[in-house]
Amino acid sequence: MPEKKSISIAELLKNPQVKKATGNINPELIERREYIPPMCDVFSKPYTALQDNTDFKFNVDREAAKQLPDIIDNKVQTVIGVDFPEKSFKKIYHKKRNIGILFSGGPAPGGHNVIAGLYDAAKKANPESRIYGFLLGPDGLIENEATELTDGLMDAYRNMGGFSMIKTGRTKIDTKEKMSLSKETCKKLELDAIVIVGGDDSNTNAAFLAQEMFEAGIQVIGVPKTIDGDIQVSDANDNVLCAMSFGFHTAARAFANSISNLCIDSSSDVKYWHICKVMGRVASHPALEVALQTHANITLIGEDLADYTDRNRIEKAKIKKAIDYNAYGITLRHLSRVICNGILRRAAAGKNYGVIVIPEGVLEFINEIQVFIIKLNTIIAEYNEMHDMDFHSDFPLLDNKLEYLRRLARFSREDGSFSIWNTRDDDLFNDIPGFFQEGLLMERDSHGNFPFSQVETDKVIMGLVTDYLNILKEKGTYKIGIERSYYRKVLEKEGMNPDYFGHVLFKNYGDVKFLLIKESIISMKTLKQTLVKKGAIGQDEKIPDSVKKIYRKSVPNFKTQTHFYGYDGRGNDPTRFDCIYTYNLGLTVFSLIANGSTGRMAAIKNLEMDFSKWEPIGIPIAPLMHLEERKGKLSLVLEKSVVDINSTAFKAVKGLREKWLAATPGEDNFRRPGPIRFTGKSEEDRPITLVLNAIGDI
Ligand code: FBP
Repeated sequence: MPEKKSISIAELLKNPQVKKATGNINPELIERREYIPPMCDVFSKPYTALQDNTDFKFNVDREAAKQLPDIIDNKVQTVIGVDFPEKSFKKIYHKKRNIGILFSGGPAPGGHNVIAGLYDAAKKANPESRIYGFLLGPDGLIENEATELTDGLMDAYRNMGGFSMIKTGRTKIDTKEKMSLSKETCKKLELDAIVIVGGDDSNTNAAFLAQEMFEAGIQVIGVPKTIDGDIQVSDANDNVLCAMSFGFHTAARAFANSISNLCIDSSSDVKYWHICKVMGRVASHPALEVALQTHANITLIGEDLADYTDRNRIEKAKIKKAIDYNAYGITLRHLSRVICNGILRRAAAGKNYGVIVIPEGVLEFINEIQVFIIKLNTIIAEYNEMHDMDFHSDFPLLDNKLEYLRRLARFSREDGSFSIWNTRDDDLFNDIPGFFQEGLLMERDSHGNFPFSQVETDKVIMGLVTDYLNILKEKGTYKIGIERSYYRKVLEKEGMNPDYFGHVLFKNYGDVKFLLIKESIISMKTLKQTLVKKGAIGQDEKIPDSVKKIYRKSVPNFKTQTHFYGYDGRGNDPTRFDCIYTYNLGLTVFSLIANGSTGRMAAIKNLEMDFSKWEPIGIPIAPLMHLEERKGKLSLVLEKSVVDINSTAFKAVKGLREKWLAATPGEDNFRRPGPIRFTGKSEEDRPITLVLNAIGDI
């Protein structure tokens, strides 16, 4: 062998080939950064103006009108292109502006392109304009931590995922002090406008800031971001103004790609049920999209479960001329039965494997859990207010928290008027596993949201499923179906008569493809008893090996692998849809600012349609707000949109459930969405949910 020249590591790292192979830059990255998203038609004009659109009406909440008087009457504004505006218009449009932008809440793919769109439009209108990125979210505005964006910085982040350019945070600007510090920052940077790229809570923040800054003439514009897909805006007459927040498509596609790979693995190795928890806080939009993208065997949709009614209970109560309130809404126990039913049916068709998709917020839709969440929110909020202390600092351990709850339960016995936590609540709460108690008692975020992503929802549900499957196994109803031809082959190999043993062993030895061992046979002992009783073997004879083999094959071994899809999809580089959507949102933001708008959210109408029909608009935020329980109190927030069980997308999933469960002999019906491709042909260029919902009622 020729002797190898030894070189030092320092020298090795200087080698151009090694440098290229280990560098951060790759062709995909270069291609992404260089991509220029197409612009909506109006933006091809030299100027854009705004037109108030009075066709869209909202049911305004009285509290919103009281708290947000200066922006409550805002109308929807449509961005229109202008070729030859008047001189005075031009002067305002080209004015040098200072604009601050911040990300708020969880990252969502496409955020950098919102900034890019705003940056490009603002610089085009006046190259002297300055765009500041506030660092780490709202904290950057409060503490005046900002960086001025430059061409170089911007170009490094075009079409890239994450919010890493300026980072994000979840601080709520909810005190007078934070408000006045924010105002001070605006003064110091001489800001004309602030842009808040965020979810429902952050746009709520944007509305309050817009109100607060109204007199000072500082404009505040929101941008609908969240992978949860729960910012979808319609007016009071169901006219869709914003069909989907940005980031949803990419995250759901990324989840779908990984889950589809699991579908393939599970149907190859045929031994695991993969349990996939999918992010989305409360609403099940991402889970619904994943179902459409992958055709996983079972997908739970929280909103559908909440709508569940137990017909048996209703009928029984009717006979007694009574109403059974427990018949409405699903319980955890019942949910586990629904899942078990699917597992059992697939097992009977010989499929001891599959994929289950569970939305992370599904527990919010389960009666008993929702009650606990609300009660605990109230208890924690009241404790903090009464003692001017922090519940979680005062009771750091689970045992301390449980002891406090026990004290409340004892107190409720002494004082009948205290009803928030009684001994029954305490007993029920003590019945649930410790890890889940801990989850339910976890600290809420600054907006009062329950931290669903940190609760092991899948573990809670699958714990019950496993317990129930064990009961069914003992009852003899949970069995793996044995393929008839295989059964015949095994018995004939040992010289046994398959037809003779078939009637003894199976409960369905007719003309079916998959045979099910009788329910009474649940062990080698009961197998022998049955064979002896039916005269197939004598008391002192051994069970034939082939029969033993068949029996063993029929015993299910329920093995699971759990997965959580959330942060990974949230950090994915945006799909082309999200790149184009967000760049145009950025351009819309500038149009709103240049035309004096405030208290509005930039949006694209007709997103569910072909790109040529996209219409940039400004949606007034204040009329979208309503009162909601947060941290035990009613607060004014932007209304979240959950999955509409009457939508075409949901109805399609419901209609295809049975097919995707595939509890029949033969292949599964999985769909392979494939990885997110930036270039090349991609079958669907927008979320399937949008495509279906755009079809409307059929
Ligand atoms: P936003 O609503 O701020 O976009 O956040 C969405 C989300 O990713 C949820 O899906 C998830 O429940 C939550 O953030 C996770 O929060 P955290 O990033 O604090 O762990």
